[in-house]
Amino acid sequence: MKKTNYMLSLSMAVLTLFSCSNDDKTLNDPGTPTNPVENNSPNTVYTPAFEGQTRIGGLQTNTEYEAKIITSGLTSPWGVKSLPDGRLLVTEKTKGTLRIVKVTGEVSAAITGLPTVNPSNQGGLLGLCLDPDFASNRMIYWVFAEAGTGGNRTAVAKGKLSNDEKTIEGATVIYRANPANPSDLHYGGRILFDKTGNLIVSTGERSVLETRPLAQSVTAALGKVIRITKDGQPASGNPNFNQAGALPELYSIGHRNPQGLALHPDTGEIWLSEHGPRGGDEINRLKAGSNYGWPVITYGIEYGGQKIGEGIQKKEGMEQPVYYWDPVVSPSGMTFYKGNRVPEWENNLFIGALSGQHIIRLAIKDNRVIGEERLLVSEGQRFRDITQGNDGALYAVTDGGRLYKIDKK
Ligand SMILES: [Ca+2]
Repeated sequence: MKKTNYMLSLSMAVLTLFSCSNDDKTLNDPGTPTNPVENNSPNTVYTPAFEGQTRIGGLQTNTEYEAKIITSGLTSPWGVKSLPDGRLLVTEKTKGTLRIVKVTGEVSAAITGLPTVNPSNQGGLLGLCLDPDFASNRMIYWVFAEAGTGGNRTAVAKGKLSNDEKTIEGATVIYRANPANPSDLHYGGRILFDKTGNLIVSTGERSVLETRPLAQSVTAALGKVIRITKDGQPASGNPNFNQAGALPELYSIGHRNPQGLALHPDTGEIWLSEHGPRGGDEINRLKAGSNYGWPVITYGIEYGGQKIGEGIQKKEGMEQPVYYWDPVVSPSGMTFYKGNRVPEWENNLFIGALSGQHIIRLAIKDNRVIGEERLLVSEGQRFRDITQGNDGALYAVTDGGRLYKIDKK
């Protein structure tokens, strides 16, 4: 096992400042201010909607922490969640199987019994979550790319982890995002339980120009966040979009390729990350019934350099991202930290960055980002998902097959 230590310098001035008086009990000292972490030129000259919406000042964690590679033996892991006993349950994208990893590094045999996935390109077995009553019912829920009539869909399934942990029993597809399309891109693919015990699922707009406008259509489930019961039915209390044919499972609309979802530990609100095109990766705070703008408003441009749509970034009735990146970092899975071990990190948002090849830390106050740090930069890994374990440590998986444990030293 390789062990990497991150020795970080202490800033006595800042420590002294915050140890004297800290009246805001909800926000710890987030660390030492530094220059903004982004030094590269943006792709556009677009101006943010408010100060601090992009390129916020940098931060440095002062508490000593370390990152250990628990295993490098996974194949394209996409989602990771902690089991009640502290082991990690991981999805493997291309194989369409699950594995359980002990914190000591032992990796289980592949857990089979899931419906066949279409692993082409960005498809495969994607995000997962455990039933709130997993300890008694052993139910898990996952998102995957499913091939079928008319092409591919983002689909949601559930099943029971067998007592011997070798198979998923009774696997059932409970939801399919229509319409299907031959594209094998932009599936979205995260899933979590909200505070009401319903499932929140992110779907992508499937990337091609034919389906891209459907992110704005309330009669299509592409480019959306949906809210469904454990049986895949529209959840009660969903917003009313007041349009003929509006799908009753919709929670928010106007998303591009949302690969990250996290529940705020204090407010219970749902936060989301989504990939922009060339520029315009976003963090959004979801409000039921809201429109997050894609492809009408965006801080990015086409990969070829052309403007998208009218080339506008703001519009009445469309939500602004809490934060955006240009150039992109490709934000994927994310989690809020409530680990109680690294004080600077409390209530911060941690996001895996793919093309950025680091873990993003965002300090947040009053729903605005107040500082950004890049962690594990020297590892050179595409971080696909990150979660907090039951022990309070952060666990992150990479496309290269690694599982990291990140914790106070
Ligand atoms: Ca947006």
